[in-house]
Amino acid sequence: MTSFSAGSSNDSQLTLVASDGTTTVEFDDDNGTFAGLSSSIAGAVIPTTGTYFLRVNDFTAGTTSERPYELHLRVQSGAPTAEVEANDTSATANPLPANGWVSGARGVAAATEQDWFSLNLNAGDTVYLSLDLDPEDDLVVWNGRLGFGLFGDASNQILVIDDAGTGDVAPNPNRPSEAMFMTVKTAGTYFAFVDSASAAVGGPTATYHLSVSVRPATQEGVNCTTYLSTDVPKTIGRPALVWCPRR
Ligand SMILES: [Ca+2]
Ligand SMILES: [Ca+2]
Ligand SMILES: [Ca+2]
Ligand SMILES: [Ca+2]
Repeated sequence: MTSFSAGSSNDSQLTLVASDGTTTVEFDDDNGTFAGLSSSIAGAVIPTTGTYFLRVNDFTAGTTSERPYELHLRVQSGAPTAEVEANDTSATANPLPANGWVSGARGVAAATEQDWFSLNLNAGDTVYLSLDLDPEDDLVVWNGRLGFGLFGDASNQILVIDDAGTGDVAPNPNRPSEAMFMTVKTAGTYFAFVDSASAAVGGPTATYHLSVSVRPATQEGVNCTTYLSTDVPKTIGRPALVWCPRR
């Protein structure tokens, strides 16, 4: 996220570097959003256990800078939860699982094939949405679009972002992704949204993984959602689960 850079540039580059400190696992130049030349990597698979590195640099070495920028990272383990069609409207949205990680496809080329996912947020929560448009890493790609909503006086407006995904260069020439960030003003049910800007785009290979992370308004140090009790306080006996430990 470089759009608020007061330095001379918002044209970042982002590299995931392997444990040897030199091997590139994945590189991206311009898949980010808000500032069109910002960077996004989604769904990079960690091959072996170890210490990995994220490198942020400016496109033009030594002469321009991003000051400041935000770097959002989410590490997911296991497998995403598959979407369940039909989820083509906010009214039929799939609830996001607790880890915010889902897999899906724009299964047919039709404007009505939209995928909606719901989540509950508290006032001041920030979401980070990361959309991997080639989860198989087979370079069979498609131009997906990512949205978040709903907003507006009638709560019917969705904000979409749609990077062209055409600016990728070696060594990862064609792994498009989308990234989006939003802080919500009011508590409520919100929606993550995946489709394509073109009704002609879609089919069995138009697959994606979507990871939605919640940064609570009160920083907990980890990804989580704070659920406020509407009941009277209860005594916790022997806790079986601990949510969001504070440091
Ligand atoms: Ca860039
Ligand atoms: Ca779908
Ligand atoms: Ca759908
Ligand atoms: Ca796109």
